[in-house]
Amino acid sequence: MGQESSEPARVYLSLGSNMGNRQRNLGEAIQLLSRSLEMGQVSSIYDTEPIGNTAQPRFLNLVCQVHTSLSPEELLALAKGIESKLGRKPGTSNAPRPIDIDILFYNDRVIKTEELEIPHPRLIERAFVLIPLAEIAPDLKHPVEGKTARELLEEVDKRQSVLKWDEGETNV
Ligand code: PH2
Ligand code: MG
Ligand code: MG
Repeated sequence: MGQESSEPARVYLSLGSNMGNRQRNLGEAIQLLSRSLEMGQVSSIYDTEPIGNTAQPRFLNLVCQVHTSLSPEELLALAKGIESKLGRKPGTSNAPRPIDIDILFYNDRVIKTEELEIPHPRLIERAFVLIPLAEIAPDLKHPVEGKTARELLEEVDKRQSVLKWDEGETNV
């Protein structure tokens, strides 16, 4: 544990969009990520109530698993590059944006720097992350909390509205 290996890292990402054609934005982000990473499981899409700044449109969210030999810092740079390619303006962490790509887990690494915190510090309180995460990786263990995605989901505030998205929806 904690040792670098030559195996690609197993990483979980959270994607969210609440601006423009949300479903297309998610699809384009997955396509762009797939050019640089080995894309694994992708969860269903969920239509979710905004958490934090509640005065903004609802999000579409999903979680995906990827395998990569990029370092966490390189992966963050890739995510930021894709966010800006899809039209995200800097400094919009509390405002609507076409796409947000957050690193949830990078193997069982624990990282805390100015730029990057892994595991993502707010994932344990977010149903919009835990519901799609538990869908694709119910037994994945949080390296700090010591609980699985399924266990974390059991404990999260269930008042947050997270609805399975019908991919045939026309109201994107
Ligand atoms: N992202 C946030 C803050 N609030 N709420 C939902 N439902 N989905 C998000 O992706 C989201 C949010 C900060 O990145
Ligand atoms: Mg985010
Ligand atoms: Mg982000």
